[in-house]
Amino acid sequence: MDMSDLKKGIQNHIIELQSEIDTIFAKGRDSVVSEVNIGQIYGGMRGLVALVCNTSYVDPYSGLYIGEYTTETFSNKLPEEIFFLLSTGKFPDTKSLAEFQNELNERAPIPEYVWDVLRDLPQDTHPMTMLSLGILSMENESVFKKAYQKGLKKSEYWQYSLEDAINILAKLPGLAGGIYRIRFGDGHLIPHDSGLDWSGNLAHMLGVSDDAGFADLIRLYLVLHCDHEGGNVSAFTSRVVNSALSDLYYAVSAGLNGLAGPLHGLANQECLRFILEIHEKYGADPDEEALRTHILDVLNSGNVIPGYGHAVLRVTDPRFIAFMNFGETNCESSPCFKIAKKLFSVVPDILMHYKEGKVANPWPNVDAMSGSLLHHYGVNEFDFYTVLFGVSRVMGFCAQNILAQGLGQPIIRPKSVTNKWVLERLKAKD
Ligand code: CMX
Repeated sequence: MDMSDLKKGIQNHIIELQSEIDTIFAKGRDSVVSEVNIGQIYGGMRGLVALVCNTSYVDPYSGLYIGEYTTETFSNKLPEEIFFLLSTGKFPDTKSLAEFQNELNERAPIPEYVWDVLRDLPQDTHPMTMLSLGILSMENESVFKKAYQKGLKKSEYWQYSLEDAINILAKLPGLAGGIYRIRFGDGHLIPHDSGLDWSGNLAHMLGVSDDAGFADLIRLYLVLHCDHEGGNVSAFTSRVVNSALSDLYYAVSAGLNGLAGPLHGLANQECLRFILEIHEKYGADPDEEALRTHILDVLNSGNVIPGYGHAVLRVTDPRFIAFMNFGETNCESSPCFKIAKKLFSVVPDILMHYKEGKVANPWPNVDAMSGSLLHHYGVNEFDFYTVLFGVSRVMGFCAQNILAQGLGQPIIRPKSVTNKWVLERLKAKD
């Protein structure tokens, strides 16, 4: 069979990236790019340059880039185009896009046993557990694992992982749609429609709204959450797991488990909960003073303000702005959207002065706006929001792992030390 354009594109990209690495190594393999201080090893390695990720880059002051494209310039694309960009470094032409979309359509059917597994879970199981488990339950289908067991050259790993990636991605709209129907609907699954694209199918299989605005929101949602460089909890987890040559089913499931934490992907469900609480307490149009008091109460009780702050960003997240622009056009009158906008005008100023300026970034991240838009179209079950985030983020996990394998990257194994080791080291300095 001929190589697909996606596969050819990845192969070429690996050659380009390898040549860049050869130049880097020739210029100075031993050059120091980052120093590590004690605060960093105890502080979540914040600011430590210790990884390379060629799918995307987060600039603290201008946000997410995929290749040279800023968030603003890629936010009108389809998720399939974004996966192509993440993994090949280029957008597909019309023919390559159609070819990839056909492949996704052909591989969309989900094995029946997945539904048996998901339907057997307790009714209050979190949808993120269902998504992670749904993918893990298909691990036996891994093309990489079967080929590896027969014997595989290291240079061929990525090609088999690409097969796994396309199989997983193809099934995600159906899997997420099915989880929504089982967990929050009547359990009846809506069939895949091969006339629709990847995000269109997800919008369709949720069965929430036929509004064209909803399908466009799901498209935007799946584009904006696709990747956020290599060091965030979920991407890093997925990469570490895959670096042990655990296949992509294991690696994707592991990454999703990290995404399910409230300081990471789960923050978007917490944001809507927060907005609904405000709505219930103060009505649809709270005055700013009441909001200020509410936020101070939340902070004083030891909680974080969901949707605000970021480990890398130091400005308003451009993904937040893309969602806000969508809201201005499509959901202007929605109470949740109005409250989310009002929070934007109140929270940063409070966080700037909170804990003597300790909050590194008082500005909103992507999660501060997305939930209010979903709510506007009738996705009211905020436990589900991180699943949508996850469907999108799997593109990043897959692209990062495929490229890392293509570049022959080794198992990840940084060195850890003990308090005693650190104390000895300090003593030696005295
Ligand atoms: N509300 C209240 N306090 C906050 C805060 C917020 N939104 N953001 C940061 N802080 C506090 C931290 O809790 C920390 O306090 P302590 O030292 O007392 O523990 C202090 O400010 C310094 O933290 P930081 O350096 O600014 O932030 P971190 O890099 O440690 O953490 C993040 C980043 C995102 C976990 C944090 O800002 C946060 O908890 N935000 C709310 C949750 C959220 O929106 N998460 C989604 C992030 C996007 C994603 O990854 O998906």
